[in-house]
Amino acid sequence: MKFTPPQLSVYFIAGTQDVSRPLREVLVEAAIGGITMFQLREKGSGSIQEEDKRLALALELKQVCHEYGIPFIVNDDVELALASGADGLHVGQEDLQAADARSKIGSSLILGVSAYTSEEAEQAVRDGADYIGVGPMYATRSKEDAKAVVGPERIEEMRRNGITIPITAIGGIAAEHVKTIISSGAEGVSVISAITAAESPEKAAAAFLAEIQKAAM
Ligand code: TZP
Ligand code: MG
Repeated sequence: MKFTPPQLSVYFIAGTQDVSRPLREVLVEAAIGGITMFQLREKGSGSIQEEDKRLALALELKQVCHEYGIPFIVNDDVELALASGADGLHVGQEDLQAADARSKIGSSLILGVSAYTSEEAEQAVRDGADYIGVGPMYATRSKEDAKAVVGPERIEEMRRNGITIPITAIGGIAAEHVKTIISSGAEGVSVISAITAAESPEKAAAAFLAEIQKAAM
């Protein structure tokens, strides 16, 4: 699946460690609600480590994504991304180098890179990223090693510095933040807990999509 910036509108990220019921169920509901991209981030305490189980999970979730026309992205694990036939890979600064990631996945897969500063954003562009993830926007409990909060101001700063690559904002984002985040120059929002912890992932996803559509008007 080819990358287009509107796919960043409502980017749902999750792994089995983020949910208390089958991830597939939560993903289906979020997809019905209107998420536009999904990333399997099987990471941290409680996550699945066995390669065969990670592959089975990835294949199951990719199928759901494709039923709903959503790109399926794998966090960090280039072997898993390739083995599962994912649409893309997302790497952080601590993971494999973005340029290596690009050469391993080839030119047709989507590459996302986390960038904390304008310098990292510029490097990500040189390394062949299709989009960057910028955050944490707000306080988050979903990432064990999250950096200090940067706020939407960091996105404004990147745009002022001439960074034009599509941006997804991440970290502690709720639907009421969408307007501010889009105004700062991001294409969309990435969320874990706002969807995984919601009583209705479908309604939560729909609320994000509605806010994105309002912000675009
Ligand atoms: N990277 C920066 S913050 C974060 C990641 C993966 C976690 C986002 O999760 P939440 O629950 O939406 O704050
Ligand atoms: Mg990572």
